[in-house]
Amino acid sequence: MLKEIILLLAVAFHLSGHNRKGAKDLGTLYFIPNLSAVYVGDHFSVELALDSLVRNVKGGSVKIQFDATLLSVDSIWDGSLFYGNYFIEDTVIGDTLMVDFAFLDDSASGPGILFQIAFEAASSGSTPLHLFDVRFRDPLNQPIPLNLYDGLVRIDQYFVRGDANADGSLNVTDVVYVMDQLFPISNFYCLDAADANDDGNINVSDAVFILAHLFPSTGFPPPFPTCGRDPTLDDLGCGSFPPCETLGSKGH
Ligand SMILES: [Ca+2]
Ligand SMILES: [Ca+2]
Ligand SMILES: [Ca+2]
Repeated sequence: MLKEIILLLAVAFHLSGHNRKGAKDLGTLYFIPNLSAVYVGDHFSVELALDSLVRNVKGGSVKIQFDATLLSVDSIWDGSLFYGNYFIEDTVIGDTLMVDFAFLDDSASGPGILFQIAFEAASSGSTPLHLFDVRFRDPLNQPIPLNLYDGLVRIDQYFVRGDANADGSLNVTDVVYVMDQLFPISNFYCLDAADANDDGNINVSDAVFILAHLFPSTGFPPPFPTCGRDPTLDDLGCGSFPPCETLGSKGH
């Protein structure tokens, strides 16, 4: 038994050591920011960056897959790594953005920005920006292996704080709604709206908070009383809020 345990530990140690060494030697392709928290209708951009371990890139191709029902690509710009003569060509087919590039005068090394990619957020939800089929070549046409780190985009809906049942008015049914959804915790229309006291959690104190501020209905943290964004980013988000859902698409 002891022998088996020692063997297992040795294998585990070997594997973890090997993985760590492999990952450490490779350069990394990653998104800045790695998490984008935006609202429906927003135009926003992310950067695709190389760290300092990526050396002597002559050219390559990158594919980025995303949920095309949530995002569309606006445009792509060359990042800080590009200078002199170079070539960039981008194509979007369905849910995949493909970019080919080459440095015509010289090669490029990290750290630096390869591309800036601008998106429009079409509807609420979250989607990875998934890097795949990434092929970089050095000046001798040898492949450059890379660590790839996907990005993530979370798209929220505009909302009004405290209107937990998202029906466009604030009253005692919102208190009841919060209590009903809490036990057992189930799907809220809009988690941020139900987080009436904006502390990043939904619990009984939000029902109490709504009740305490109903008469008169003042003192809610923003956005209140008009549709808006959560000024304090948290894990909650807002998936659906029908009374505000025409706002985002109008570009407010
Ligand atoms: Ca309501
Ligand atoms: Ca709360
Ligand atoms: Ca918040």
